[in-house]
Amino acid sequence: MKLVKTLVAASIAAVLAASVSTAMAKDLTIGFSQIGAESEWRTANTNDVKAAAQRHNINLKFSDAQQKQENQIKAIRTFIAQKVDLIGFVPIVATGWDNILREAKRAKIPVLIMDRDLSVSDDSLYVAKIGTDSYTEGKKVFNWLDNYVEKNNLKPRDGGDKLNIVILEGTVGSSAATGRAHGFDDALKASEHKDRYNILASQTGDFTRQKGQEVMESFIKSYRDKIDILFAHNDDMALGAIQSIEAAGLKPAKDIVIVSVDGVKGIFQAMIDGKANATVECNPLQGELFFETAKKILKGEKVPKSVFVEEGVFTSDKAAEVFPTRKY
Ligand code: GYE
Repeated sequence: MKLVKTLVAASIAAVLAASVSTAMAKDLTIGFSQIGAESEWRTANTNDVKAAAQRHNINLKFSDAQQKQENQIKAIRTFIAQKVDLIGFVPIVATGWDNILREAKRAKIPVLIMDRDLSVSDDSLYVAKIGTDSYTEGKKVFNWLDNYVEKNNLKPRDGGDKLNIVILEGTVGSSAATGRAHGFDDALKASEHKDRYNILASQTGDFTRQKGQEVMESFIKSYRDKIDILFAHNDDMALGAIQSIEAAGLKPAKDIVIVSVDGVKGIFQAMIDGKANATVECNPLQGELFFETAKKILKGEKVPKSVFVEEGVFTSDKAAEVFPTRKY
C-alpha cells in the first residue's frame, strides 16, 4: 500500500512537473523587431519567424519597422517596458545600437540578433547572433562570375579590353550590403583575371525591386552599350533591373550577365525564363534556430556567440530542376 501511494505521489509529481514546464514554455514572451518588407527574402524570413514561434509555443510580439532604425529602437524600448523575456531583432544597419542595447542590459533582458550583423563597442550588449555570411556570399558571386567569363569566353560589348560591371548595392550601412561588397572586391582583387574587369558604376537600390529598376534605368541611360555584367546585392533588385534592361531593348542574361544574392523563387523563375544567370543563396529560414537558441539562453545554457546558416549557389542551367524543391 505504501509503495502504491509513493508511486501515485511520484506520478502526480511527474505530471505536475510536465504541465509546469509546458506552461512555462507558453509563458515565454519574445519581442522581435523586423526591418520591414523590402524584399521577397524578407517576407520569407518574417513568415518563417512567425511559424517557428507558433511551433515553439512562444508569445511573439512582432514589430515591423518599415525600414527605419528609429522605429526599431522604439520597438526595442517598448519591449523593455513590457518586460519581455528576450528581445530579438534584425539590425537594419550595423551601427547606432549601443544606447538601446545598454538599456536592455540594464533591464537584464537578453538580446539575440538575427540575420544582419551589427557592430557595438561592447560585445556583451548581446548574447549571440545567428545569421548569414554576407562576406562569403560576395566572394561566391565574384568566383561564379570569373568562372562563367572564363568558360564562355565573354568579351566586352564595346570592343574594349575590359568587361564593365555595374553594381546595385543594398541598404547603405547594412551588413548585408557592406559584407557582399567587400567579399566581391576581395575576390576580384585576388583573381588572376582581375585586370579583365572594370567597375563602371555602383549605387544603392536599397534592396527593393522598385529602386533596382530605377537605378538600372539610369545606368543604362549613361552606359547603354558598355554594361556587360550586373551584380545586384539581392534578387529583388536584379528582378527590377531586368525590367529596365528589357525596356531598353537589351537582352537580360545575354547582353548583360546577371548575378545576384538570395535564391528566392522570383529569380529562379527568371533563370528558367533565361533572364538571369545565377544566384548565390542567402537562407531566410532562420526561425527554428532563433527560437531554439532563445530557449537555451533563457534556460541559462551556453550558446555560440555567432552562428551562420548554410548556403549554396544556383545557376540557370539547373534552375528548372531545383525550382520544385525551393521553400521560399
Ligand atoms: O539579402 C535582402 C534583404 O539581410 C540578408 O535583406 C538580408 C538581406 C537580403 O532585404 O533581400
